[in-house]
Amino acid sequence: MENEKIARYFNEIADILEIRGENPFRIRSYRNAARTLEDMSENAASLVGEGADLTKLPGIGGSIADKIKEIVKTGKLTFLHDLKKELPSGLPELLKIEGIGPKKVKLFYEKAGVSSIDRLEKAARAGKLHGLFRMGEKSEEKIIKAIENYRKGAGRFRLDIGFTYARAITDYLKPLKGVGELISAGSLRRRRETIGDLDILAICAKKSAPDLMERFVKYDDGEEVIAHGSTKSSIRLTGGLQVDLRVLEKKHFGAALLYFTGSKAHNIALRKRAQGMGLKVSEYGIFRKEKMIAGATEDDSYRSLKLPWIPPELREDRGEIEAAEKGKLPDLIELKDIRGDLQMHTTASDGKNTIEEMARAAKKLGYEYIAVTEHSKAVKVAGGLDEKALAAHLKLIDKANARLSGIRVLKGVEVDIMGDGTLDLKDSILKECEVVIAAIHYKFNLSEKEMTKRIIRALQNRYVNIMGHPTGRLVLEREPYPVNIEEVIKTAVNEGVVMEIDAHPSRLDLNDVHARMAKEMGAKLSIDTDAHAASQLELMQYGVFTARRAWLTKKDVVNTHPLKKLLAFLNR
Ligand code: DGT
Ligand code: CA
Ligand code: CA
Ligand code: ZN
Repeated sequence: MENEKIARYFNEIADILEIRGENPFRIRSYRNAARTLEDMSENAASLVGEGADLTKLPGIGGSIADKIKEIVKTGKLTFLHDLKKELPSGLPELLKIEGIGPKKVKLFYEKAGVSSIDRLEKAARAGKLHGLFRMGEKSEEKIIKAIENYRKGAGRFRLDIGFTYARAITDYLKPLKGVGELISAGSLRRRRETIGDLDILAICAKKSAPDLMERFVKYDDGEEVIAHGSTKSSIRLTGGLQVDLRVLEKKHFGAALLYFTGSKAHNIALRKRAQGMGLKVSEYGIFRKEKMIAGATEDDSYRSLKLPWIPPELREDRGEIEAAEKGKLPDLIELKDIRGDLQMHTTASDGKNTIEEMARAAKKLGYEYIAVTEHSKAVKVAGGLDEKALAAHLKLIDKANARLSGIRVLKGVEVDIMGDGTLDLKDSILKECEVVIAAIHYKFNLSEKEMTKRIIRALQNRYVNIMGHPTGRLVLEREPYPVNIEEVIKTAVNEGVVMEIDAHPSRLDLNDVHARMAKEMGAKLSIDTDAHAASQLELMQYGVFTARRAWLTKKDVVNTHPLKKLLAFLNR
């Protein structure tokens, strides 16, 4: 994790220099160095330890190399520390508000005394930003909305980031003698799309517990020790994420796992049920009077409440306890049920790998098929294809298929939905594609009514198979565009269009609630990675997590079909 920490310091420096309006060249050199550190596979700390010449790395000069050494050796950077002292501490955080860049931060600060998010909100509400950057009421409203969104997500982290941290920490703790099971409970175990903190539970021999806690609070990516006890400790990582570690005895582990997996709402519902049965539930066990009747495993804990084990993804008090009671829990889809991936990009638009490279990687995952779905011409920044280029590209897919064995590449496209609901490519070429995904990448600022009409019109095109990332949101970054999703799903059902769960952890839309709504309304779904590189095909698991949170079974998801059945379905 060391590299990421150094990269973060350099990005912070660049942010501050940018707010101060300094030489763009200098700013870029810090950003480039940060990128190098994020992308490289060697650990910078080990290179420093070996006395390697860091200036051989791309984008790293003498002064930056010295800074890397300082961070590795001391964990701190005086230069950044001093820079920070010269500016109000709330300024860099302003950059996290959607639509606010360094130039605006500088101007707001100099002309309106805005030095923090609270102050920015006050200034916007009081109309004090009028005239700056030709700002009017509308832009001020936008800022207020963006601040509200930021606050909603503040302090939360994307699930994939949580996974990376959780794995690193458990790998670090596991080798210690006396440590048994190590599990991340909480929202991570429920596979929520964002997590607030990590809740790690450990089974550990009593005499090893102090060593475990000692090792934990010394974790080298830790920035602050919040609590250091014999059964519970908490640290804050340099990236801001809090991690709680609890040590438990084996006989209480199930009850603790149940309790700390949550959700809180699920726990409360369970407790109520227990009360009705004359039982008490705590993080230590299930009790009748003073006697513990269950709690070593989750299984026996649920059983004592006359329930089957409930998968963590369902534990949100959204009807799972009633369903469990009636023996009607869904048989949730699993990663191994997936037989192919229906959205991905190659070097023909903005992807990093060729058709064949993607196909071979997919075959390694055990898939029977993939669809290669390049962007259409409206997406200029991604090198989208026009009719002619797509026709040529489809021929390349044929050629790739002739060379490949054991996997079939479907001819696809991700065609843009234009502002008026027409499609970016002519029917004559869409007809040649086996998988047509329709999606929106521009003009998010329509009213809900216009947006809904626009999408419905697109789905009525007879060649469209899939509605791609149907709400356009980016997790913790961008709100969904306004749309009546129920109307869209209704149309999808009528037109035989599949609603997508985009598995990329920054998208994950349809989200869990909408995907469940789609299922209940009779829609079919697909789970696709939208991979822009072969390695990203492995993001499929995040889409499956969302599908499970949406109560989906194998039957609900079309890319669990064998190839023949899928083709018959697409050929409606
Ligand atoms: P997060 O961290 O905000 O993403 O969400 P969680 O669900 O991980 O919540 P967290 O870390 O505050 O607590 C972990 C679990 O502990 C939570 O899912 C349920 C349990 N828990 C925490 N506070 C309470 C409480 O006041 N009552 C009950 N019944 N359970 C609680
Ligand atoms: Ca948590
Ligand atoms: Ca917690
Ligand atoms: Zn897209």
